[in-house]
Amino acid sequence: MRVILNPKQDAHVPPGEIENGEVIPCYERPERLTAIRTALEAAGGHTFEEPPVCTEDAVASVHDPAYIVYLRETAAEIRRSRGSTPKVQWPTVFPYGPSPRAGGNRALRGQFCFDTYTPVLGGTFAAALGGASAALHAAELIASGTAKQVYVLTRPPGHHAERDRCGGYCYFNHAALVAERLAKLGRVAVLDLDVHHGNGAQHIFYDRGDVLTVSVHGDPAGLYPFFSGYADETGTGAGVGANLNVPLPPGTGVKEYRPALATALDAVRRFAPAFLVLPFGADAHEADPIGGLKLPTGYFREMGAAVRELGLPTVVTQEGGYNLDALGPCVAEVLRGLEGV
Ligand code: Q9C
Ligand code: ZN
Repeated sequence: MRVILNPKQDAHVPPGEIENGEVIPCYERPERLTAIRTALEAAGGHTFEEPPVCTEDAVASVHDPAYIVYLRETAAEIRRSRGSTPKVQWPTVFPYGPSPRAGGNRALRGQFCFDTYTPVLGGTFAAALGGASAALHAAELIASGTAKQVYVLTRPPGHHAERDRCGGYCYFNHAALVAERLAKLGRVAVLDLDVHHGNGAQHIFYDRGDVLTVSVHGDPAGLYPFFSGYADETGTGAGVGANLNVPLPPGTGVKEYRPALATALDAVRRFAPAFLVLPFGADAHEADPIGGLKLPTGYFREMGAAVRELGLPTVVTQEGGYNLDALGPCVAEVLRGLEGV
């Protein structure tokens, strides 16, 4: 598989995440990518390359320009500051009232973020732009017909990022960037197999009939991102029928995951897309510390093989997966299944 790397991934290293008012160690950290790369090198058959840096205009194809400027300027201010500005900026107050007005940095922190897991640091913008660059390079390789399958190996992840908000460790939505680029050439399906609902792409494309969004995930009644991912969210306007959520109860194993994936794949087939985007997380693994599902490592090859049956040009984007022992093997297995080797 052709693997596109984010050359700036380690510029973003949060010191912790805030869970129920406490700072706890970050689940989303640079060692995740090391673990994946090590597993892929051991498996063999993969090539690794870095992308050219993309422009902010390219990122603005799916993100609000004001949000992009906020991330860039906040990171720059943090790097410039000598003690006056906190090195890690967390939101504390979120927009409220009928017409919220953001009068300064403290308001913007809440305006452009929806949780307490996703701080801005001095290196956050560079890392996010590196991920967007990798995603857009992957999209170009598919658009030009140069490659049929490309894997974007990046962190921080992307699939929770909305048009103008970071959240869920995500800043720029790699899957949405790829989908928007490929939608210029034909219909696109986004099939999200991270254990958490792919809210970002769902919302970005919710009123679009040319981009199908499908997500198989743990039931949001009990799992992040809590506010979306229910089965009755089916799209709006021209997008009616072009969104499918398949929520699964905690503890779901292969026996129930398999038919859920088959339902998702059927929806993709019926849509008859020209391209597939696959936001993939290894956090549905049984040993994941935050996922709650029960898939064994060996199932991930079958998962990839089932997706391969679609026969579509595909970009895989790396999303979650937080057990550092399971993560690399799961990615290696899913890519092996996708390649049919
Ligand atoms: N106690 C992705 O997998 N909640 N994001 C963590 C830990 C945030 C997951 C709670 C989960 C975000 C890309
Ligand atoms: Zn996840």
